[in-house]
Amino acid sequence: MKRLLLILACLTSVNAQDITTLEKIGPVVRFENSEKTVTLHCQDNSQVQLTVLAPDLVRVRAAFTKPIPTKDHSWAVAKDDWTTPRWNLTETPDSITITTDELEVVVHRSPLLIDFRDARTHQLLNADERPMSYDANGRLAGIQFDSKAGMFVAASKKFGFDEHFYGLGEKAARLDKRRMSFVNWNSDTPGYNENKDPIYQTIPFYLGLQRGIAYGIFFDNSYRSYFDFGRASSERAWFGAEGGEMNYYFFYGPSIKKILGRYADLTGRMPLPPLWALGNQQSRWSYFPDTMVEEVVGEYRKRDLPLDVIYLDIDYMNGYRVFTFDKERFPDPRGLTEKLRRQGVKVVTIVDPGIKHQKERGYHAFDQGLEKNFFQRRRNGDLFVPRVWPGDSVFVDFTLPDARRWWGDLHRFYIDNGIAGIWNDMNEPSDFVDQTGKNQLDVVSYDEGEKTTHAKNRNTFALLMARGTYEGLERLQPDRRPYVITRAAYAGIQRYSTMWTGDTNSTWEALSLNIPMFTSLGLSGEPFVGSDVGGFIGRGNGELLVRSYQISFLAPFCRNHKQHDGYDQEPWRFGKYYEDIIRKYLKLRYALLPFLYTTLEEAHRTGVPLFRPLVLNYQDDPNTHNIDDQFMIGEDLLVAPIMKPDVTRRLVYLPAGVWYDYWSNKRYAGGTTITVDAPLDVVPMFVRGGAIVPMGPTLNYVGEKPTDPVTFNIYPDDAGSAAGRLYEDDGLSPGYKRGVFRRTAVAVRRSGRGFLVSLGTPEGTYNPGPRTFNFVLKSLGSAAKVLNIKDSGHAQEIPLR
Ligand code: MIG
Repeated sequence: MKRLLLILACLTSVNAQDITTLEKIGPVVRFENSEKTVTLHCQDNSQVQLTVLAPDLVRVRAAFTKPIPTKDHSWAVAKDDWTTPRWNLTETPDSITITTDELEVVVHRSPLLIDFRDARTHQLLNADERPMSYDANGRLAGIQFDSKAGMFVAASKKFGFDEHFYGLGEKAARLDKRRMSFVNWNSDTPGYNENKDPIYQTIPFYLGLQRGIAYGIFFDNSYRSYFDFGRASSERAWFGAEGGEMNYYFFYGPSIKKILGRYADLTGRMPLPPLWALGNQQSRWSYFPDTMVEEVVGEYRKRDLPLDVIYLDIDYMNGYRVFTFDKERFPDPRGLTEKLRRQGVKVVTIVDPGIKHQKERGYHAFDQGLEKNFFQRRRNGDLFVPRVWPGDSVFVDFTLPDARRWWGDLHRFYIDNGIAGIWNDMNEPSDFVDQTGKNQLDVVSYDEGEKTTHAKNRNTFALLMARGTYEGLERLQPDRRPYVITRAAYAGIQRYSTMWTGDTNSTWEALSLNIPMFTSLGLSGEPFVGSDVGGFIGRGNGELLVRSYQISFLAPFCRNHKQHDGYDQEPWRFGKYYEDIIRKYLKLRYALLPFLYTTLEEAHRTGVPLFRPLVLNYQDDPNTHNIDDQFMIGEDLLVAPIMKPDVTRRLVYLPAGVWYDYWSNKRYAGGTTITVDAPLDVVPMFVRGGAIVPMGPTLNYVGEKPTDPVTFNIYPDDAGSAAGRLYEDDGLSPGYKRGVFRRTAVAVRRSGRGFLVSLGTPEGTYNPGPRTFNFVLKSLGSAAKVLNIKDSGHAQEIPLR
């Protein structure tokens, strides 16, 4: 019987995803337009609004059998002051066409089908496969959970024969999501493997790429949502949700980079984290007492392994009460952070959303929140009492602006104790009573007075919690950049937090998900990503740990972390042989900080991530379209790690151009696949011909020494040219937002029998102090060096022979 029910349940959920049974929106009977919006009125009283936000960005909003609501709010969207670009409207008896400088949106009236075309070439970019659809009689509504959530809404697009799909945030899946389908419902999924879905985050944004031409779709709907890229049927790529509005944004490239910039305009940019966040980080569930924390840091220093940050996991607290320290384990947190600060190490504490529900008064976080009525309640007015680490707990209704502010202010406790950053975990939100969310279905959030339920608010819970945390830290320390790291998320999270990929396994299979996950997150507006180095659950070994560092030493977030009962895996745990290799990569990371930080600042400014799939840099080259066992850092480094045991050789695809083996400087002609050796101490790494890679001294921690000298490593292309940039600022304050930075452009060209280096006039007002620039030409057998060129702070030309 149980079996049968299970089978039935599976069948219904398959049905839930069969959108062909849905009602279709009626044909257009008339339309009107305002300065930036065309409103279509349909025969079935449905309405569709097309809003022109930019030449390459059009919003589509639909309400089925009713008018578009006047209320229009999104927690993800950061910008609403678009200057309407020029556009015009034409109509024929069959269609209505909106044309901007870049996009042509053709609405066929009957049936109502929308085509997106390139305005210049009229080439079709994306077309509705069927009219937008809805679940009129509730057959599919909330089939998984909450029948009151509203109705199922869906849009369906033609599936291209050679169309590739990227993005969708954090999925335990390959880079190219063609032929796959996904659900978004933030879930605590420890030990997930490939194809486990959903996991922690919801970023309902994807990119389509066909014939080298890219578009993007952001379906801004926080209800449980579905994306199917030609899996159920090769006729369609569709998306839908169990409630809320049909509300999506269409982005036109043709370049992916341009779309990512626009997506960052819409949902916000990642602010720069403090520079030390790019340092090496160490964690464990949990280091305690305080002497153990000091011992770990001491071990790092003794072994000459660089370290910037150490984490305190849940056991630092008094009975898992957030905003407290356990008096026995951490009698003097201020003293501890001060001692570690003198060794160049910052402390980050975990802060979970569950506040202990306790009968006796005296726990300030619970008492105050209860008094102010900031905690989530069920529809009947009862406090919602989930069970998490503290036992019975409560969650803050983070949709309340005052509650977010209160939550943020509570962090004064951490600041006063010298804590440098905040780690938000369990914010799906996880509830031990029931991880699927069923126990939370009737939990109501204020939500701008709409009083909506969990069906809408689950996926945005972490976003709003991170927002409360970030804004609090910003208020408490206006001269410091906040550092927040989160597990769960919704689109827009990059404005407040960095992220990691949760509870991975210490297995080769899990390791091979690093590249597709980091790159997909980067293609979804989240540039600052990483994964527990060595894996979180289970027992690793030296080889796995080394190969894991050979990926993560270039990831924005590089943190070794381990489950409470897992075998220890700090860099030295498997013996000197492995430790020495790990040291080599950590030192290289620190030497590369000028390059990594320069590339990170570009991610902040342009929305184009640091950790990239090849397709992002070479979207015209079809060979790159599904490569996810290699990655690039910025434009210039190409890395091909090993993700299997006992393997010391692999194939590497080098796109067209000139490439240099980073280790030997051997030159390769690209556009081909080569075989390279990769003994355990080597990760195959190549530098693009045409690049100049700035490097600094090796460090034990950020700020240990000034960045002096700066070494510009020059890798000329076929014509003998190369170019690069160096971005610098104080690494700590928000001054960079007001121009307190220094960006130095450097270019090299062939001149006679030698080369000429030109340094541009630095941009920005930051003064890095006196230092030396070294130039190293990598193309010659014996590298030529020019030493002792003082950074003069203005443009100059230097001959290199
Ligand atoms: O239920 O805080 O993903 O990094 O060590 C487990 C304990 C809760 C899950 C996090 C993990 C962390 C652990 N947490």
